Amino acid sequence: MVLATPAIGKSEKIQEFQIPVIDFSAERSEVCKQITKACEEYGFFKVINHGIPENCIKKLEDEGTEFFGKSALEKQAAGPAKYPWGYGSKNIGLNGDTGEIEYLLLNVNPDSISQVSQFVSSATDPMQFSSAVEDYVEAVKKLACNIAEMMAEGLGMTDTSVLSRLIRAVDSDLMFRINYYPPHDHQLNPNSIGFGEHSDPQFFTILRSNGVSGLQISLEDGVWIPVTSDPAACFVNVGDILQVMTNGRFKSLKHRAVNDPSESRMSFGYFSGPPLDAKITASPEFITPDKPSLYKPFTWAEFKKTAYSLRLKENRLKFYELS
Ligand code: GA4
Repeated sequence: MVLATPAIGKSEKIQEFQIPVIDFSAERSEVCKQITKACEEYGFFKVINHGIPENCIKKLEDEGTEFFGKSALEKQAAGPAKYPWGYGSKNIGLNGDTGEIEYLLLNVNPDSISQVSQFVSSATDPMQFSSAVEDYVEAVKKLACNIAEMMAEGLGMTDTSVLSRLIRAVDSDLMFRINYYPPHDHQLNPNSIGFGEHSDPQFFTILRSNGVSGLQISLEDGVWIPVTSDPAACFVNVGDILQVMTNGRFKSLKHRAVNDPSESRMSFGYFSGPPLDAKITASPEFITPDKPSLYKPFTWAEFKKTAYSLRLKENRLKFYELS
């Protein structure tokens, strides 16, 4: 069992918090409303009946289990030929963040996936891993585009494809990550954590994990809410640039991952980013005389560069705030 940091002086919002669970098989307009409400209140929701085929998840989970079970030397062969793609252990980013974690970070395009795959797959079928990743990312991308359209619909935007177009573009910056958290007792060593506190820089992230819990979210500084794992579901968290695009209506979510003391956790994270040259700015619908634009415009390339030059925990958006 994973225990969160004791929540002292919790606000009403936290005391009453229950993860919004959204059933994607329900009526579309209802789903759109629920997504919008969850993103406005928490920047977080759980999706059931998400449509990613079970066999697709199982195939990739088997591949991940096989890979992370290999010797350190074998895994290191899949290490980043070109930062940040490939296998990593303990080090997160380039600025000294570390965690009790191993991972495979992939750029979602067939060439990049197959490049890493040759070091990851078993000798018998070198393309086994890439085919498992490609099937999963194809299904999760469909889900991401659907979520993006429903977000825009729920927000009442005139152009409901404005977000999904940026994710669907041929040159969109999509990343996929398999995180493996070995058993580790966080209670015995509170300074060591799986993946430290951060928000994701992209529009939003779709996370799916095995049956071991470890994700914690923060709706208030210093208060961590543990999220019970559900391997049949996906979790969605809002990222920084969706907060900018909605002029603060959707909240970018701070989260972290804590290892389980006795079981290993494996999660798949799909990060939806736009093309590097996409201009990120508040959509006109969200700017009113009462609520002028909160952030100055920037390109995704600029923001990504800023995010990647800072520590994990840092608030990158403060550099773009308009006073
Ligand atoms: C968080 C979301 C994704 O996992 C990621 C991470 C990236 C990395 O692991 O290299 C970053 C982190 C993430 C944000 C700040 C920078 C960059 C580590 C880090 C210290 C792949 C991403 O896009 O941003």
